[in-house]
Amino acid sequence: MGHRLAVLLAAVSLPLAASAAPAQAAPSTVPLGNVIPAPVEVHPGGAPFRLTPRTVIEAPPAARTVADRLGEALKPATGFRLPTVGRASSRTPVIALSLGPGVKGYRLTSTRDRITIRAATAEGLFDGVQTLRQLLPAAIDARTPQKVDWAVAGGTIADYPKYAYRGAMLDEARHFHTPDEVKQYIDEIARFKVNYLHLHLADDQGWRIQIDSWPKLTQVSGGAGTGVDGVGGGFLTKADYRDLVRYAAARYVTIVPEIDMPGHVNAAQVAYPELTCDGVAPPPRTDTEVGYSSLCTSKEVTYRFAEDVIREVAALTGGPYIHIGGDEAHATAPADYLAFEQRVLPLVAKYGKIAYGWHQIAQAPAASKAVAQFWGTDDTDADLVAAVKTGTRVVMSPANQAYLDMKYTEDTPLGQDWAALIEVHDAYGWDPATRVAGVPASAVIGVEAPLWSETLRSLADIEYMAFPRLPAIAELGWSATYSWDSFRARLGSYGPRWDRQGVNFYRSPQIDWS
Ligand code: TNX
Repeated sequence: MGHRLAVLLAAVSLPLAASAAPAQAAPSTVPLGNVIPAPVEVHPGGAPFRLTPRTVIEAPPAARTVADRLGEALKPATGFRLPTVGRASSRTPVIALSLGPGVKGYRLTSTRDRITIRAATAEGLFDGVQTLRQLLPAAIDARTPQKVDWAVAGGTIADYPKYAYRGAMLDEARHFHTPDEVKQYIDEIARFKVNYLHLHLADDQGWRIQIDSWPKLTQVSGGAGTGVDGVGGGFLTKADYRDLVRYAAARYVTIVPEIDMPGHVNAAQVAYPELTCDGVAPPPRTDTEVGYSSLCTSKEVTYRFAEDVIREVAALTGGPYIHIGGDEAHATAPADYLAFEQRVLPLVAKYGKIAYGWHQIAQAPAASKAVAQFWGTDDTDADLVAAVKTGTRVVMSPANQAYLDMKYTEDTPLGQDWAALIEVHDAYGWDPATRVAGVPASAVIGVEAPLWSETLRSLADIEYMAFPRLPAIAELGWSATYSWDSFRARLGSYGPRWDRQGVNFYRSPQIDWS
């Protein structure tokens, strides 16, 4: 490619650059930039890199785990050894992970014998590694050795996130999903540079996290039959939870625990009737009604309960946020709701964490130091707009665009439709910076794609609803530019990767699946 054309291509938008790339690379290479989420800058050029049986991964000690994980990811399909080394000899083909100051995000350079990923942090290198995986042929996701020319197009990518918070949420309460299923989901979302996983750990049906000071929560409400329609059940022991936190952290995913209060607490009240105002235990419920249960805000025991739970959950949490729910408290009088939030939001700070809740918490002045998760369908919210002026920060999860439990079409066999039918184009078609009038970009820390599991039992169910909409939300959280045509084309070529991984995705008719 002539120099002038290269300069031109670098200056134009991604879809053009991506589709023009094959002209200068071997026909089998993935066009540089054919990555989800779209990288910020893509400059194709030069000879492709080839992964061979002799390739080594070079990494300093601080990047060793990222390097080892890259090797593990590439081994099954290539059958190559891909050892991690401190320094490669100059004649060996190498994927070099390099840590150094001055790089925003990561920078990936692909040349004939060397791919270099440079970043200021190991997290940046991890992000670059996710990009590299998508630049290899789709067969790289196969689980057994494939005979493939493992070429990566030549050129440079400079990339960094738009928002710091790019989340997914999984509802463990309505149907319990095992630690292995959660780990699998973590692997699947981390590919798209999602860096937070919010776990909804308690609701009316069941309580899913061990709390030592209130042991009956899981003994009574965590067992078999506590899922929706009496299907499934279970809970995470503290050991399970710590293991999940570690597993996620190794993939640069931070787990955000949610204990929903003061509503969505029937399971807690079945176990501890003193949490109701009349002291009478309600019957266990496995239907999908919402908004009928409330902690008794006038009883002191309620605040001992809230504090004990927050303290124990904070001790399990590596990240900065504890989510305390606050949605659909229809059975709590408005004044009681405010009084409750005024006392409970500061408890999160008392245990060293930042309070996070559904956007209704914005009604409480104490939410000025909190993060509010917008899950509305309207284009503004007076309480949220007022709260933002006092310092509240916002995660955007508009239910009619970001909710992964909404059906794609009327015919989707799983999911609900109370907020909207959400096809891929709808999931991609909004801007977190302008979604809520009066909530400026400066107040938005990012996006999250929640997945409520009333209708979802298995990992296959989860995958079907999450993919391909989760990558759409991930791209809104990461990418500097917005282009449906480009996203649509990149998504179409991602299908074979999910096929190889065995991921059960929805083949939206809006996408040309290759
Ligand atoms: C509303 S969204 C809820 C959840 C349900 C969900 C189902 C939100 C904060 N609360 O309790 O699971 O709808 O889509």
